[in-house]
Amino acid sequence: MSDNYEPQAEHKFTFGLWTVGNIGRDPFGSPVRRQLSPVEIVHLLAEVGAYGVNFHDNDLVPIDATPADRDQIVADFRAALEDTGLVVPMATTNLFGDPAFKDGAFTSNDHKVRAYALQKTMQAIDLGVELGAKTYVFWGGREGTETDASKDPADGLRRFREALNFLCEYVIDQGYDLVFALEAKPNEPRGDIFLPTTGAMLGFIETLDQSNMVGVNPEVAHEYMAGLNFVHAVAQAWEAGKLFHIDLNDQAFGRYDQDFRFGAVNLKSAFFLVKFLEDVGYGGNRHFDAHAYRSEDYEGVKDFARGCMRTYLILKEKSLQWNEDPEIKALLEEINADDGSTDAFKGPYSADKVAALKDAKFDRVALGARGLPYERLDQLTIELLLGLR
Ligand code: GLT
Ligand code: MN
Ligand code: MN
Repeated sequence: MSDNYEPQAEHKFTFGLWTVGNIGRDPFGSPVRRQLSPVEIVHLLAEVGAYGVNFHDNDLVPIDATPADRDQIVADFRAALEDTGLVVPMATTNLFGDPAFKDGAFTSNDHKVRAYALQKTMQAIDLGVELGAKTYVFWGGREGTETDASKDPADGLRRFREALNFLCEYVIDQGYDLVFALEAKPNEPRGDIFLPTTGAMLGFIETLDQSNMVGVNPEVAHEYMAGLNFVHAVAQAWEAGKLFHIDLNDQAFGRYDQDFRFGAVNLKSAFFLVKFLEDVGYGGNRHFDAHAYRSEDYEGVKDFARGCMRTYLILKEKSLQWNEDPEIKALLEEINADDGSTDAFKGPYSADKVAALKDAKFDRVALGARGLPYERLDQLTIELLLGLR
């Protein structure tokens, strides 16, 4: 396919080793695809036109690798990056797969597990930085409970804070050029995961010692699992200067953690997300944290990966078209019309403004009677998305 929707480096489209490398294992069935090596995954991503590849420590280096194995794996991976031109913009730690983390990593009740989690994360940070990562993601998949008899949630938060404070100092001490991005998810694999939404993460970040180096990595599907509006979560993060990374995928509301191809389910929401990111000029990575249907072979995995990027670029074009559409523009002008009669009340607080505002006369009935043409606006949006404009 060669058209306007070819991915380019400037789009910063990235995939995790665990995404296109997903072998289709689920709680009910065995793998349906052969495990590719990290080198093979890098070549697959290069073939479909991705810009970068991200990884968990153990996606690249198995948890039981010897130091010599590690060096060989890293050398081979680095050679594949050089061959293909792919970069590593983000890295993270697997703090959920090993049985040691069955009751959490940083929030485990067992201090030995918490100490091990810190050690593992420092080693994984070293590995990520060695390969060029500038963003370090924390997804606390096991940081939670099935029963609140097991753990005081306030202790959980205190332990999580202590770990992040420690790791921020570690990064500063090493002189690494690295920021942290916290990723929320409401549940799965735990019954409840602490800090279940992006909004909760944003509140928590402000309690950290080095809050300036910590932002969020919102994931579409995770906010949908909580029944929330993803664009609103992203807007809050952006407005707070905390949108350090983003995980794009899709998901039907109320279902299990589906991690579908970007735009596969909620197309209108995907459109408003792309429009938001492009309108504000988000300059970070666009990471697809998703995987192909279990029905696919590796040709289907490539279709999946190409589809994520292609849909993003089509929606980007649609968002430019939306911004330029004369009828949409006219409606927006009408909606946001301002006759200037309340200009005196704009801006910061002052005693004069208070006095003037208290004296002002408002026609409450007329305010309530004004029709707002949002139906027309939304229908125009739908028709634009359906290719009729
Ligand atoms: C895991 C999870 C993702 C996280 C990854 C980072 S791992 O696949 O479902 O949402 O972003 O740890
Ligand atoms: Mn997910
Ligand atoms: Mn994710």
